[in-house]
Amino acid sequence: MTVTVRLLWFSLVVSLSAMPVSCVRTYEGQNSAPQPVSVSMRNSVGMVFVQIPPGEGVLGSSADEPHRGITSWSGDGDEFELPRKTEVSKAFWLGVTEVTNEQFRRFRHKHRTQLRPAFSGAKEELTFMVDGRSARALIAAGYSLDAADQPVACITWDDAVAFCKWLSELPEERLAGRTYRLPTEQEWEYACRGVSTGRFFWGEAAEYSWMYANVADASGLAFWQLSRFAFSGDDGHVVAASVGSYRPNAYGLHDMIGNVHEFCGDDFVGYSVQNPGARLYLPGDERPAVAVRGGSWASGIGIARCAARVPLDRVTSRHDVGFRVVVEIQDLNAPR
Ligand SMILES: [Ca+2]
Repeated sequence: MTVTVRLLWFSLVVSLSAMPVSCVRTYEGQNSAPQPVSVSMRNSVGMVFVQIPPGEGVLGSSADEPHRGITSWSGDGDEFELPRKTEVSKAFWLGVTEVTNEQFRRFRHKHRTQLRPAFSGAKEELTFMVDGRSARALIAAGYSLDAADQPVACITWDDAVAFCKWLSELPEERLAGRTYRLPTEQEWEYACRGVSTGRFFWGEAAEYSWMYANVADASGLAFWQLSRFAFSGDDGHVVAASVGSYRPNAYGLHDMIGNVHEFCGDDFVGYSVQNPGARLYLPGDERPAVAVRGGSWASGIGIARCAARVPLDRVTSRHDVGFRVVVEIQDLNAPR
């Protein structure tokens, strides 16, 4: 697997091609977005959650979706993005935003989220949207990722899990019967899509991304080495934005697409015909890979889609990967 694990992806992007038109109940244009219907809750450290209702949904992408399977080893879209029905039987609570630097620093006081001039194990020819040269230029221009309300990044999956454990053990949270964990991929994509079965939670039109998502677009054209792959709009942010800066999806969730990639909690599973359900192992960690979802400020159209899945090992940190959390609330009145 050493050849294939020279991952293709992340902000790997390919040229924008023809737009499909198969999408239901979207809100691409302005003034037509459904009002969030979720119930919200704030925890003892100020994190806000919404209740995602149970229901049936569709995961993965249709065969005609541009860029589908862009991260897969074989180039077969079904391998990573097999379209499949899903059912969420019970409501769950998901963070309205990504975890911020301020929130994470309550757990790890000295943490800093910083632009990195090179990615661990990456080679510039692997067509990262933000390669080493771009990152050095962003640093020289004074861009920062470390403000209190920017999403935390430069953390590993293990760090994110440790944050959840720390949060679950706070006295106020224990008293309230709340425990925290990373979302599964099923939960993440179900929540991201809301009412959409298309490429993005707002529909199919990439040109509306500037309203809903902080992605690699015109704002960063001076820095992107691969500008032809970027979104065409201008969302006003070159690097990570303050969480919640863009319009939410149908459940009231912000930044499900863009800003930072988000860690999911479960093992990364492939859907190849030959070996369905196969877990993926990456160099550097003996455990199966996990998925990061949603794309980031450095992602072009191929990665910043509802269905796009990027495998990552659990010990690598990147300046464009963060997380949001699920809270499970115990019914303290229930018989034990
Ligand atoms: Ca942007």
